[in-house]
Amino acid sequence: MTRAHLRPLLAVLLLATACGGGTSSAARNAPAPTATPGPTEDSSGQKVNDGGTKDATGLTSVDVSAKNFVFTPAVIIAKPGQVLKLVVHNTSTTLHNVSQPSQHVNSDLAPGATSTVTLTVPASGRLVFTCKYHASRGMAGTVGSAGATTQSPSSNDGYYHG
Ligand SMILES: [Cu+2]
Repeated sequence: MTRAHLRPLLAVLLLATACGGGTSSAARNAPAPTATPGPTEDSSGQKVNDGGTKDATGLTSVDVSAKNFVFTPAVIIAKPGQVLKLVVHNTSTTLHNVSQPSQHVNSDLAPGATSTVTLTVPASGRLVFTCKYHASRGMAGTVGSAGATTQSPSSNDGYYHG
């Protein structure tokens, strides 16, 4: 008696599971997950390969590596107006570059070379720097305050000194 009732129930459950995947795709246009690793697009439209995030608030310089078409870190958090030196090491065997045209930065990086460039963090938004040779492949990074990105704004806490 019990088995006779369980079988149809099981069949209904299987049917529901089988249908669950494909039926609602037209109705539900789910947005892409925000935590997906990989290239993101800056507001300027520049693709930025994922090289991680570094909080450089209060620092005068940050070490950045250039390798495999990725700047690491690629997202640098700093205060508006902060002057920050990027000490960029080309740890690859390919010629790279650091460019930020509005701040007149354009520095080639031979394989194994290190170049220091100075950027001033903008009052708002995020400053984009690129490798001019590989920008179209997403070799880029950004510098700006945490609030100018989708990063957690809590990293701003405690860093204001007037
Ligand atoms: Cu490059």
